[in-house]
Amino acid sequence: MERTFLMIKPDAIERGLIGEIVKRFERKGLQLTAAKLLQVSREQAERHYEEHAGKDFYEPLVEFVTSGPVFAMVWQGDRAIGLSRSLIGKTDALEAAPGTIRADFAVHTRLNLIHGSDSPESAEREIANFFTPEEMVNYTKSVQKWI
Ligand code: RTP
Ligand code: MG
Repeated sequence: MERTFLMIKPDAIERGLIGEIVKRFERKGLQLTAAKLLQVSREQAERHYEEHAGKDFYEPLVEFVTSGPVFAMVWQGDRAIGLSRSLIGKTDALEAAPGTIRADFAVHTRLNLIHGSDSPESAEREIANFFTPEEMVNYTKSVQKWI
């Protein structure tokens, strides 16, 4: 069982795509563990994207994710990290496979609608940057045995 941190970015909120995006993880069979709408602070955005500090797209990226609310979520399930990234698609919408979120709804590279953790270590760090342990909801869905 893995946990991943997913964050619907301000462009998707502005375009009214929260439901469309959440639906895809729900029907895949992942289980929602925590979720909230929030305005990301500059410090929180810098922590979240610390691996990209110094790159040319870093400053516009931090400005973008702090430009409006995001919808932060934790999802769990077998192979949740890899499966989520496969539903999201490649960073650049032009390279994302048809049927993925970025291919279906994004046009550019920065404005690419959603973030997904890329490893168990990143997931743990990113979840801690957005959620307290008390915000994780533990429950069992009987349907999980069929997934
Ligand atoms: P994410 O972290 O948001 O899930 O996206 P990712 O793994 O597919 O891409 P990553 O390389 O981690 O980049 C983080 C975010 O930075 C923006 N970006 N802009 N060349 C560019 O202009 C550029 N490259 C990356 C995107 O918003 C990307 O999701
Ligand atoms: Mg990344």
